[in-house]
Amino acid sequence: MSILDVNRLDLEQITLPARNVQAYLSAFLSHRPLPENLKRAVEYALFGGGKLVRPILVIRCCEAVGGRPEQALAPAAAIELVHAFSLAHDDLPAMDDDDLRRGRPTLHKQEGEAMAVLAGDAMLALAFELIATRTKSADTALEVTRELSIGANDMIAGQVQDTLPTDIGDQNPIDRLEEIHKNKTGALIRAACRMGGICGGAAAAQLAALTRYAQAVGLMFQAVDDLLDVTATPDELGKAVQKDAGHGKLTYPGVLGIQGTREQITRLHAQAHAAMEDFDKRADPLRELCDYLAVRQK
Ligand code: GRG
Repeated sequence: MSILDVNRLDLEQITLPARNVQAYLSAFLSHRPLPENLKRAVEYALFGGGKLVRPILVIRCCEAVGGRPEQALAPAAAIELVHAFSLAHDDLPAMDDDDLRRGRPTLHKQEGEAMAVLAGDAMLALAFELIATRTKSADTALEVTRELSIGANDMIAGQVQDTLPTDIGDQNPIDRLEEIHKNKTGALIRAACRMGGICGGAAAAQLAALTRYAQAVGLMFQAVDDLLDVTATPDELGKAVQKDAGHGKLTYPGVLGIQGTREQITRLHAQAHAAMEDFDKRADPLRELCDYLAVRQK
């Protein structure tokens, strides 16, 4: 499939905010007294070659509504902390039991299981500390905290629905799949876009449009993830592949087939673009990020 030619996308440009977010996180941690081994574990989880999609979304959504990137740096860093927490815990033996992530040992393989649990706990709490201590306006801090806490809790609910299901009933598989991933993968993406919009001073209609964009991108992100899981190699992805279907989990290719998944990605990609119709060229980075996420290879 090729919705677009990945080579024509200027990845450097699209991901420009990522470096600022990493520098910001690094400075925050260097000033935060923590036991040396805990800090090492947190840094390992945070700086391991992740794509920083969620912080990039925060900053690009802030810019799309006319804000400056600096206004969104603390929330952008905070959401990467929450994301890193979720991956560290997801990899634990009690959950997905993965040895490899981003081409390196997972956090518990590197630092031990107890430390991976504690570093995950710390990253979740540090995210909210960062927002509370680094946001100038109390109103913005409150709104951003609301978005991030709802996003984190919906993500956890999605993980429970996916891995410890109890209430399946007679829901059809595609509805079930979408409900799980609206939460598990989509909730943080939605929080990222809304936090960015809030930091940039979005009007209600703009925030609603960013939410529609996020909903489409969130499901598309998961559909691409599921597709890569069955079409890419462990070397390409830096992690084990084809585990989900093996564990009986619902996946897009499992429900729709590979071709059906590609068509679904095309539909969601179009929905995300449609949501941005009323935005001017300041939303171009969001449009291009959506293009990249549709054709990403890792
Ligand atoms: C353990 C509370 C808890 C939640 C886990 C996010 C999650 C919920 C589990 C991760 C499992 C997974 C593969 C989800 C699919 C989508 C996803 C979040 C992929 C990883 O995100 P990327 O591709 O990762 O943005 P990088 O490495 O780029 O940061």
